[in-house]
Amino acid sequence: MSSHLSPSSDGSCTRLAPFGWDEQLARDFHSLHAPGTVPARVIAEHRDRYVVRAAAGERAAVLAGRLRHHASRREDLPATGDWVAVDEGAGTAAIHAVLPRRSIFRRKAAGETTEAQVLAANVDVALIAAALPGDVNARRIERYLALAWESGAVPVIVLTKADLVDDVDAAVRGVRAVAPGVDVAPVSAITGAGVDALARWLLPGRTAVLLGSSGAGKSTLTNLLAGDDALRTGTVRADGKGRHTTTHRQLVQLRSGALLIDTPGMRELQLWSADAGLESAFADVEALAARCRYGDCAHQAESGCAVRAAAQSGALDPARLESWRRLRRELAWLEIRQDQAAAADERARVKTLHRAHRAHTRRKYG
Ligand SMILES: Nc1nc2c(ncn2[C@@H]2O[C@H](COP(=O)(O)OP(=O)(O)O)[C@@H](O)[C@H]2O)c(=O)[nH]1
Ligand SMILES: [Mg+2]
Ligand SMILES: [Zn+2]
Repeated sequence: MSSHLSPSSDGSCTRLAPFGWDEQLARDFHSLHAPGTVPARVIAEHRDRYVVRAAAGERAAVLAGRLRHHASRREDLPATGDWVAVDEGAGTAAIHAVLPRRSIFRRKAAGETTEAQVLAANVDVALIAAALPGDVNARRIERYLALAWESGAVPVIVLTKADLVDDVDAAVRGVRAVAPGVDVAPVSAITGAGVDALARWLLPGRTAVLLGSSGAGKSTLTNLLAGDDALRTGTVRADGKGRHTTTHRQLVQLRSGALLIDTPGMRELQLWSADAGLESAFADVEALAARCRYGDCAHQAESGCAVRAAAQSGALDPARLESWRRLRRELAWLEIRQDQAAAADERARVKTLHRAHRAHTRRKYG
């Protein structure tokens, strides 16, 4: 790439603007003081290989050694949607740094580890997809909402395959009851019904992420909004090569000018840090809790508990109350494990330090 395409020049700004680049990002990039690099956005992530979009076009990318060795936490490594600094030139790019994130969508990594996994970065809108026939699960939606609110993105619930159910309105009402203050949009990718209503969230230069179970219709919807077969979907392909499911997170440009990150379905969706997210997702329950007689009410057996009173009168669905309790317990338990993991990290760091010191001493005096 020629040197006149410095990131502050009009060339880079106008060519990256369709991917969400703006003045604040340009300032952040300059503060990195990384000579010989240009800004790029991560548009796909496959284990340790990436595809990035720089002003000059798409390039395959890998982590620069320094970034790989110095990132102490997995969540500090680039994820789809991140803005990164890559070296100039053609061929496979090395990613040297990740720019500060405006929002970060993360869950606890699956399995025994106490680590966060970043699902998407720099997302403005989280579209939580659930297929109307059989996939609408209030408890799972609450969980997605807690993570979405925590991420800093605005959640919207997209109920897909509306063509396959008779009473769409009843389903929408049911979902609204567990999603206070959140828009619920029923759509069909087959008839196109409701798809135009998504336009108000899919604005030029803005980034949305589509989350939800495998088979919910996320890739089909993405293709419809992108206007071509940008992604492979679960339908059998015309060439007879069989069904495709999304295997990695990928950012595509929509006809509206918005960016959309499609994701594979996730079997587990465990919370990471989500205190504020949980408060937003359960704003109705939190409002009740604020009216309990005692400030430290555990909503168990205390007198004057507004939460239990609402559950008893039917004003609050007892299943929703139980869900709130369960998610709060999950967070409390996770916090203990996070503290233990942090303490173990610190012990490992001190041990390494001592080992290095002993080796140094032996070399010098031994
Ligand atoms: N009837 C109907 N089928 C749909 C709709 N959207 C997607 N599908 C089908 O649902 C299946 C899964 O779709 P896909 O987009 O791969 O789901 P993903 O796993 O969420 O990406 C495919 O067979 C699609 O053709 C819809 O709006 N209506
Ligand atoms: Mg898919
Ligand atoms: Zn109470």
